Amino acid sequence: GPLEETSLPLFFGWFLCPDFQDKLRSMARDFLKTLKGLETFKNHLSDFTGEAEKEMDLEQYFQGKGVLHCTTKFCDYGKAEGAKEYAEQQCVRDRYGSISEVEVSALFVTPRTLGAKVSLTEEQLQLWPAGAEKEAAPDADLPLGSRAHVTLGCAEGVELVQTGLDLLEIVQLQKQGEEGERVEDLELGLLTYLGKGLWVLSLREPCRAPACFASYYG
Ligand code: ACK
Repeated sequence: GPLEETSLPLFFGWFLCPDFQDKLRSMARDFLKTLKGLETFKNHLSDFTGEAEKEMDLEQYFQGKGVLHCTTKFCDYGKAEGAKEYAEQQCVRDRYGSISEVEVSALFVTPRTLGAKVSLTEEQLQLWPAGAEKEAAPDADLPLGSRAHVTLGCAEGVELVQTGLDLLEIVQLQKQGEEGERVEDLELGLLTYLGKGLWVLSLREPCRAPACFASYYG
């Protein structure tokens, strides 16, 4: 009935502790600041502006709001496929409210989104919905958890769901052996350009911090 439906959240996920949210946001700011100063980025600016000559400020380009998190299951208050089944899983119930360490291994920027790639542990993968990669990239046969990310910002008019889709595109290209153009050894890590406006910074030192597995009702 309707009561049951409204008892499902907008989504389940790991919610980053406040200190880590601040740290990630500040890393992302540094990343954008560095990126916009690079000649190679300027040479590919039309990926973002559509025209080579147009001015744009990368630091103003993305809008981020809300608590930083890594979505496991988007439930849409029960309207999303498999929402109820996910919420009823024993491991979801058991681990609800538990703290685990979330690891961020890369930052990425596309003309649509700014995000952080999350590397899940075996234990965290038990909370990962089996169809997450398949539903978005049915033919790619990507490892479970490939889509795991934290959205740090979206360009104007872009929906949050896009960050995970952009990450899947990146992972797919990397899987196909597309190493990309090695651009720069930055203090934070190695920056590569995969084409089509896809920039990836692989962190020298992955950063880890506690996060709480819970849900968001909005
Ligand atoms: O940044 P995100 O992971 O992308 O966090 C938000 C959260 O759920 C609330 O909107 C994610 N989200 C939205 N729509 C979908 C979808 N269709 N599939 C998977 N995740 C989604 C969004």
